[in-house]
Amino acid sequence: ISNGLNGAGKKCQYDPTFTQKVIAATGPNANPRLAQIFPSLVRHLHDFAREVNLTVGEWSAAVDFLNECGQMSTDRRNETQLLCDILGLESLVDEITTKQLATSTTQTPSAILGPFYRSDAPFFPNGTSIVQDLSPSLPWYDQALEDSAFLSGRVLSTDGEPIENAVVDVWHTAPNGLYEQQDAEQPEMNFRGRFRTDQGGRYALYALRPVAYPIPDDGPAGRLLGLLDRHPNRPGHIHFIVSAEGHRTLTTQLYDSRDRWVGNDAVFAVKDELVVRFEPREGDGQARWELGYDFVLGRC
Ligand code: MBD
Ligand code: FE
Repeated sequence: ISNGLNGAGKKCQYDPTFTQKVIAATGPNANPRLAQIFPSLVRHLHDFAREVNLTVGEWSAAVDFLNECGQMSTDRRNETQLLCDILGLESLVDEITTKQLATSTTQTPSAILGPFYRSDAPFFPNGTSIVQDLSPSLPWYDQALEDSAFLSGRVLSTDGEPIENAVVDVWHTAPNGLYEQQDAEQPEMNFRGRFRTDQGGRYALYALRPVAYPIPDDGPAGRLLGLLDRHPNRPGHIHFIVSAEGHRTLTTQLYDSRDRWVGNDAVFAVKDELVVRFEPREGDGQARWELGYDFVLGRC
């Protein structure tokens, strides 16, 4: 088998020339980028199947698994993206893309978007809160008071210039670890907002110090984690997309340094420069914690 011959001495599917045949089937009018990457994809895929002796039963289970991932659940969760996350693929392509586009080493590192972004969060004035509904009847009301946090800082160019009119798009979970679209108890767009920087490039908002939480593990991605004997936890994080004219849009996350999962993220997205320390805030009835963080954008 290892020499590509079966018992009868004929070439079989184990033979790398079979892979060549599949690659060579690509026509001259193929999409150029696809024509560039498809041979590698087929080679790695075939080599993988040969290396592990993949059976029809296993392949068929994988097809079912991918189809299940592709079914959108009621909370608009994207399980195919979640699958990529637990495989480390979203973090890997983020790193590859950022490396290719980086114009300076001083720009803030990126982190993955994740499956819970909504592109149409409301705009709020600086100094206001993304905590929309804080009624004492909420099961996590006390926790929300305890975690109340003031976030502020500047958006800068890599040369240190403050950027006016940059948009800081921010989102995080409730203290129960659920994003608004996962949780029927939360109002639409809770813990989401967009802020515009002032002339000094400054942004400021009230939010919550984020809690650690397990990524959804009641679907196929969670089943895979279970089969791999892996935990589903992410360290507490706040997501940001920071954009400004003439600059590269930055998608990133900030992590609480005191979180127990900060060194062991289920989706491998933590970077040292994005780990921050919330400090106690004095004399502000609206927030127990504060965090100052400047975002540095590369020019394009
Ligand atoms: C999340 O909240 C998240 O940010 C990522 C990257 C993956 C799963 C859940
Ligand atoms: Fe997240």
